Amino acid sequence: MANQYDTETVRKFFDEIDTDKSGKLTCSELYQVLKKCDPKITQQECDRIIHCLDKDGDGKVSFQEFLVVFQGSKK
Ligand SMILES: [Ca+2]
Repeated sequence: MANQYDTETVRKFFDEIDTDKSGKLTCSELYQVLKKCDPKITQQECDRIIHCLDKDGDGKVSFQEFLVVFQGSKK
C-alpha cells in the first residue's frame, strides 16, 4: 500500500494538534481534535488511543509515534 501522507503533511497536522507547541501530543490536545470528528468521543476513549500510540510509555504522543499512524511502522 502506498503512503497517502508524506512526512511534511503529517508534520503540519501534528503542529496543528500540538497547540502548546511542546512537541508532544497530550490526551487533551488529541481530545479536542477527535471531538471535532466525533462529538460522542469520551476522554476515556481518547486515553485508550493515546495508550495505543504511545510506544515509549511517557503518556504523550511524539511526532515519531504520530507518524506511524499515517505511514505505518518502518520496515
Ligand atoms: Ca510517547
